[in-house]
Amino acid sequence: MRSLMPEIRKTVCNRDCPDACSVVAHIEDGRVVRLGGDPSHPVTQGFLCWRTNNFLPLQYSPERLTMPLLRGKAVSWDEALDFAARELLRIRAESGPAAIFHYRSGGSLGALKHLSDYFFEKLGPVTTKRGDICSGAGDEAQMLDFGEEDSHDVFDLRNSRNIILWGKNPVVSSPHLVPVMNEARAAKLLIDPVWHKSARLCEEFVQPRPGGDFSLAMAVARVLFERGWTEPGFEKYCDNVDGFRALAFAHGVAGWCEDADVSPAAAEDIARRLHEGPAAILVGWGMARRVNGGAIVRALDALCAISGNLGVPGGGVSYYFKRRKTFDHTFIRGIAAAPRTVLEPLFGPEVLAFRDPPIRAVWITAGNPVAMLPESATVDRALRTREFVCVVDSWPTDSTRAATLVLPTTTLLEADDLVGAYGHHWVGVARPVVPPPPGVKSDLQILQELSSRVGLDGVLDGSARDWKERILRKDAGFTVAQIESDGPQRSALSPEVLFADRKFATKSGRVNLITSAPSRSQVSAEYPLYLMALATEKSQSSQWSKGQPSGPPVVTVHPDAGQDIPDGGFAHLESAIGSLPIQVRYDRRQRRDVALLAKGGHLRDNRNANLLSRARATDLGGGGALYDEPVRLVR
Ligand SMILES: Nc1nc2c(c(=O)[nH]1)N[C@H]1C(S)=C(S)[C@@H](COP(=O)(O)OP(=O)(O)OC[C@H]3O[C@@H](n4cnc5c(=O)[nH]c(N)nc54)[C@H](O)[C@@H]3O)O[C@H]1N2
Ligand SMILES: Nc1nc2c(c(=O)[nH]1)N[C@H]1C(S)=C(S)[C@@H](COP(=O)(O)OP(=O)(O)OC[C@H]3O[C@@H](n4cnc5c(=O)[nH]c(N)nc54)[C@H](O)[C@@H]3O)O[C@H]1N2
Ligand SMILES: [Mo]
Repeated sequence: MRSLMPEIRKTVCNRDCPDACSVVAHIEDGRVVRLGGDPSHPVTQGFLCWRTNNFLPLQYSPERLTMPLLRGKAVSWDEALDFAARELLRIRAESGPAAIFHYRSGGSLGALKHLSDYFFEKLGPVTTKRGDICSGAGDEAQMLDFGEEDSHDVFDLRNSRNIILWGKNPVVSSPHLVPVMNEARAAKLLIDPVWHKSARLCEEFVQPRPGGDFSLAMAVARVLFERGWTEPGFEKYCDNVDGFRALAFAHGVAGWCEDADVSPAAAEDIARRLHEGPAAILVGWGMARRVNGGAIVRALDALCAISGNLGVPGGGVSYYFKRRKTFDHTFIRGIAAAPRTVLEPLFGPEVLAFRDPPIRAVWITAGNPVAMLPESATVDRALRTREFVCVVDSWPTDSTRAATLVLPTTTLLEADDLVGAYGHHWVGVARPVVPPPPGVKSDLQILQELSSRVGLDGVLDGSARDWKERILRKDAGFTVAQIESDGPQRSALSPEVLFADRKFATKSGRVNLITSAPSRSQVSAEYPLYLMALATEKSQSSQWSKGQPSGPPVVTVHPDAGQDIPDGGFAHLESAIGSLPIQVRYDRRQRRDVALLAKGGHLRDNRNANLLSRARATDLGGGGALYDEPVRLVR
């Protein structure tokens, strides 16, 4: 009998997003017909982002992979897994486990996805990645300065008198921060080289040169020192006070501001906000994807510390919410065990260059490195020239196209996992709201069925539920059963106010203030624009809910940067290593030295910005300097 009322099932979104929403799925006749946000989750507040509201066309896409593909031909799971096992064992026997490279990205943020790392550690240990294309620079910056990386509770913004969005676009990348921002009574300032919709959340907007934030921060520091606006006694909880002060005084306020391309009044205004306190600095993840990105975050850490905004309600320099804090992954040794590592932003060049042994096999899961890592063409060539490449995904991607073997896996609506967030402190469970289509296996199942074929019987035994129990820390403040019955719970391990005791996990127990200036990237007369391919509402990285827009990618520039190309006209965007056909759009609100497009365009369709970007790492943490490539428009 047909049910009249749609059934409602809940899960938690596992996508690479700060919000980790509680999702309500409406099911009719075994099919999901509608998705919405859970009103009972304090952060989700009953709504979803555009891309997940519109996920069903992807879930039910005719392109969905439902059979393993060996060199493009559908094969049975037995054939596929036998083949994979034979290749892995052969290459390990001939060249040692270092000849196998395991690459896992953030396609799903589920805690159980780490079992892939565990499997390959047991099989090898094999070559793994180091660094983090997304947040590596900022992560290491905060670990250096504070010895710990976490954030104030997201609702602590209610206590702020000032909020500074420093290089952050929540309207697009973290929409559940928007209501919290709107409720907060604080004065709000956005600092971003790009005009975007989040400017509307703020009364003031400062538009520095890309990468100019370090100089801007030094100007602010100098104003704080000169006015006596530093926190009395901050020397007690900070190291390198003299060194930091000398750094800030290396140039005058006007000189620093000239380098940042902002007016000295802007630096004074930021200093005043920090002095007035409590001021929360919300540091964007995007800002640090630059050659001086780590130093920029360190400079903001220092501003927060000397102005007395560290460890107070309404303050803090919040970058990353430590989403793995409640998980125990210590059974995986990771980089400590690996025979060698590939620096994530240098994936293409390093896979091609490594010798003794060369990389002969690559196993890719939850990632699309061909589209999303810089120097796409090199990543593509690196994969196509290996003997064995396996990609585990749910849809064809630029990376599956470069693979020998493709294994179909579950989507966010079929996931069975434990999920933390990097934009708040709630932890939830993902449970399948519908079963996967016949022929599709979960990542855990795939690894379990592979383990018996490579002599690792039993290593991954246990149901998804068992692994959730094993991975959730006993001191998390709740149990798996509790989240299952009551929905996502707030971690007991993250305080509302971080560093309230002003004790830090550094060697000295004090904040490690930065003491030297990095150099920033420069554009040239030949290539006068910084290429910035940024997140769009329409996609999750390379996953476009309703497909990519048609036609060449749209590049937005200031009219003065337009080379007399008419608005809407067709042209090429060129860097030192590549060229893309594009369509030009003008926007007077943008700086004259940026070229904006959407991240995640596919290489095959000639929409991929990373085709133009050279593989370059950030100053700290092995991040990707993704927004520093100089480009030009050509008619
Ligand atoms: N809709 C959608 N949401 C997403 C994603 C997506 O693809 N689509 N991606 C997800 C992912 S992977 C992540 S990591 C998160 C965060 O995603 P991110 O894209 O990192 O988002 P933001 O932290 O908002 O940072 C982007 C902002 O940094 C600014 N920026 C860049 N360079 C500079 C600079 O030199 N100075 C300053 N001041 N600002 C700069 C950009 O102009 C932009 O406004 O969002 C997630 N959310
Ligand atoms: N030019 C430029 N490049 C960028 C960025 C930028 O702003 N500009 N952003 C960078 C950032 S912040 C990030 S985080 C990276 C993101 O880079 P990636 O993590 O490579 O991003 P996606 O393209 O979303 O690839 C994730 C893949 O995982 C698959 N997937 C989803 N769920 C599962 C699952 O449960 N199991 C498995 N096995 N697969 C699954 C998806 O279908 C998708 O193909 O890109 C970086 N690259
Ligand atoms: Mo990211």
